[in-house]
Amino acid sequence: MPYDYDNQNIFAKILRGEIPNATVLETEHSLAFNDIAPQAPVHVLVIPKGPYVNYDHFAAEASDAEILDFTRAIDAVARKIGVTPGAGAGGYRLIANSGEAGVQEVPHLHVHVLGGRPLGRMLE
Ligand code: IU
Repeated sequence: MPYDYDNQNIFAKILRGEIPNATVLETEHSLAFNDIAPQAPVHVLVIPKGPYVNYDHFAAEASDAEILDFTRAIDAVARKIGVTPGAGAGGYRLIANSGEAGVQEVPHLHVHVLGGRPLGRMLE
């Protein structure tokens, strides 16, 4: 399946430095920044720097180095903001909305890191 990446999406503009962001962490292949409309005391978005539309696209076409970097960047964010399970705030939730049914608004892969309060059950 071809993936049609929109170079004008807001996260592409952030990556090009055209729009400012509150950076939490930057690695070779990933960037993490605070969500502009936080849904929890901690709400960070982690994105790969490469032009991937969603998780499906990333998993299919990203290099091993990009996937490793992204996976580790998410963990590094959790540690940096102090929500790693067992430490302080005691855990977090990762969400990657993908596609229409997933209600993905920005068409550049992003993983939400949510924490800082008890988040309640999401899946029954
Ligand atoms: P979604 O998973 O695509 O539905 O989430 C998009 C998120 O991007 C959402 O939480 C927005 O608040 C967030 N966001 C942002 O942080 N900065 C922006 O300029 C825009 C959206 I537009």
